[in-house]
Amino acid sequence: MNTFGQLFRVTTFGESHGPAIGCVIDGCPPGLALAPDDFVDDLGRRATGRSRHTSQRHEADVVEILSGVYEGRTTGTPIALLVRNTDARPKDYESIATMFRPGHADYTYWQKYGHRDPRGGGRSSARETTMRVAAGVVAKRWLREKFGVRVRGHLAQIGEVVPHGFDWNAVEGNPFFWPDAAQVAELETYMDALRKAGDSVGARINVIADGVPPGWGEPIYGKLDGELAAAMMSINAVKGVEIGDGFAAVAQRGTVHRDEIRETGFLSNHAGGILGGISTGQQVVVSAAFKPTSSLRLPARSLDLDGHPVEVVTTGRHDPCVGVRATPICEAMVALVLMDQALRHRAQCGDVGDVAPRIPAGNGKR
Ligand code: EPS
Repeated sequence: MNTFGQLFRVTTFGESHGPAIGCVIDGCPPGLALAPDDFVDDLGRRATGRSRHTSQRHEADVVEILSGVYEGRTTGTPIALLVRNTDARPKDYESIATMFRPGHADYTYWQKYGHRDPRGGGRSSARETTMRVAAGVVAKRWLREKFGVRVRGHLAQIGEVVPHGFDWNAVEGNPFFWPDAAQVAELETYMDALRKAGDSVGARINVIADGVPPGWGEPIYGKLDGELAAAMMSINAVKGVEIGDGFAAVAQRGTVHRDEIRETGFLSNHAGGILGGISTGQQVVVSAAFKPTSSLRLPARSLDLDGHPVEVVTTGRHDPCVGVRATPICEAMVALVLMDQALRHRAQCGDVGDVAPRIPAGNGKR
């Protein structure tokens, strides 16, 4: 399955070391301004090689718009976007083409298809996330223009390090999307030591959507939180998702968790802006856990295609922590879900209009 969404549908294609990667967006409303330059910012935020803390593969990541846009505006027909691979190095994979990297999708792709493209992990490579971010640019713009919705994320944990303070203004000012500028030097040292050791580490990304009106999300099988969870889980290396307080809710009392309501608005946001699978009008809060990357130069025990024991050593240009550049990917997936749900809400309930009372978002803001 390479297609995501129902009314705003995104299909991605391509392999990490093929000639190009791309996507087709079907169902985008007409009239939205769109130009190749609009992709530069978010694709750059996600790209490899922009700091020493990510893979040193230097891709141009230039988006070509092949269809669906005329005179700078979407026409309502499929939008095809293409990004040519410019810095693939398949040689890095020659020595491990016949083995399974422990902790990688090498083995499961092999079991499923019986044939695989080992160059850069082929389709299982994080390179695919480029096109999610590209599609997310379209969704973010539409959400912003139509509803004033703003989707933004930040790194919320790397290994055992958590932010001490929080400032949105700090997030875009460092290569980690870290919300406390005072800790950036510490993170640089942490990542340098990790890279030198040849190991990798996990991370947590938080995404917050402001301005989502109440009513988005479909009971029972199209719940907003359900689709957000599936969207986040579809990102390479994601092993856990939380909405609002998530797993912390296990230890909470109902008197704490319920978000009480006054005329001034909700008094807290433990629910993460979603009740019964439908948005409340508060911030939508999503968190994703990324596992440590499995492509390591430190030797690991595994088997080859003949089932013989081997030692796997992965050389090449790998991320010691994929979470470092995952913030725009998580934002994109949240935006794709929100746009799809907004269109579905408009299709079924567009005539309902504003329903009183409309409770202000209130407290519990991040
Ligand atoms: C990746 C391994 C590296 C990264 C790649 C993701 O690729 P390669 O070994 O082919 O150079 O550079 O990320 C990207 C190219 C990208 O654009 O995100 C992996 O194993 O997932």
